[in-house]
Amino acid sequence: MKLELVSFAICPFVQRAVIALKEKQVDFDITYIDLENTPAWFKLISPFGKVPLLKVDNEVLFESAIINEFLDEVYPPVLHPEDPLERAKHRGWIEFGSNLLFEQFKLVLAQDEEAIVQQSEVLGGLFARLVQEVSDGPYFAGARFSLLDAAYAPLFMRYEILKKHREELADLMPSKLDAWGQALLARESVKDSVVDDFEQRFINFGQSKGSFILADA
Ligand SMILES: N[C@@H](CCC(=O)N[C@@H](CS)C(=O)NCC(=O)O)C(=O)O
Repeated sequence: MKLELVSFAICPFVQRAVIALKEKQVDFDITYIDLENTPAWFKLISPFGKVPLLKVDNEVLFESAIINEFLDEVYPPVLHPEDPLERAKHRGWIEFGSNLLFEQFKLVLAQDEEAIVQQSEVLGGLFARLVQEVSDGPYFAGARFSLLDAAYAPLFMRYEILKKHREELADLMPSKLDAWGQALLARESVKDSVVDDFEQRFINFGQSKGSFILADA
């Protein structure tokens, strides 16, 4: 099978698929597009107008969670839990992670101090709920890295950057979540999952949107 991932360089949802592909050591091509000026071919094949897309020979898959489940069914090692109940629970918490990514994005886009404080509270509430589910580590469910871990790593990578610009964010994240994040960020598949100048691109993007947190960067 020939695989081509259609990406936007700082998209956390694309990054999930890159991590899964790297974990499985599968060869793939990657095509970057500008989401503010999408090419005509992309509009034709992306049902929601969103990345990631995974082109598999002449077929197109969309939605990061679906793409990663496909990869997990086709390429070893299996990353989802084998037990159906555990697998279903992981799917639910991956969805929770998608919601967290959107809430984190709102924090990046916050335009003033009041909006930052308000959005930090939202994130703090979600962290407090999530931490109840996390194992004693190093990963979400213990010793084994899972598809769920691949889904959360992009969140922690962006949070590290945001923390550099707003110290209070460090206190918002429970230490158990932070330890999980550090374990994910130390993993080779995660370190290799973004472009070399990712941090600067993330900052540039935030600044172009009037981000208050990243304004001083
Ligand atoms: N639920 C989707 C979310 C993907 C998503 O929101 N991608 C963003 C970039 S990070 C996008 O393509 N946005 C373009 C748009 O909304 O027009 C998934 O998990 O793949």
